[in-house]
Amino acid sequence: MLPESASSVAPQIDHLFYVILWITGFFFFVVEGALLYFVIRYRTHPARKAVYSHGNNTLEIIWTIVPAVILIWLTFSSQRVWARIHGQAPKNAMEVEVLAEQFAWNIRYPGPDRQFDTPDDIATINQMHLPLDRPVVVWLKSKDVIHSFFIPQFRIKQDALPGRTGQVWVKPTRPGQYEIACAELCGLGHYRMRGFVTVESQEQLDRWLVETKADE
Ligand SMILES: [Cu+2]
Repeated sequence: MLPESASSVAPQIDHLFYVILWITGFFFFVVEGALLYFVIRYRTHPARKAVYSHGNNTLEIIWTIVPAVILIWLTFSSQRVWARIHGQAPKNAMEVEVLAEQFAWNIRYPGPDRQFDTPDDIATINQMHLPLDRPVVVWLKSKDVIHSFFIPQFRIKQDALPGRTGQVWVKPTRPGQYEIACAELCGLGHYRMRGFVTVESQEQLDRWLVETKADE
């Protein structure tokens, strides 16, 4: 049902997604089934008289505690995944800057000196290449309005806000080319705000960086 997964956090996010889907799906059918049953079972009838019921304390305690326990458990499970994506990236991580603007993704690599804002920076538009099986820190910025950096196969979706630098880290685990979509209605050209991420070996990536720098 979900697109193929291509990052290290994807299995955890998919697992949570399916757990939540099963829980909500189960209760949906229980609640709607009971509703339908009561509507038919207690429909109006000349011989039937309405009765006053004050409710049932035991039942009320159960249906308060059970959802509370499930929600608290889900909160902690989600928090673990959230902390992993937004927390400290591993030491060997590669850095990339993504500057969103109406209507493109400006991608920048720090170059051999590993420092941004120096002459050896490598810049591209809508084309991002990432190394396979190596963590990548994405520094997320926006030039104008709120955009949302979305790579479905990585299960990464993060807003890019003007005046703030966001951080996400991800480890691509499957070679291939995936779409970078803007998931925020950011203006008239929103529909064509589209980029591509190519996941390849470190050698291929290094070669691509050299070629891209030469084309600048
Ligand atoms: Cu956008």
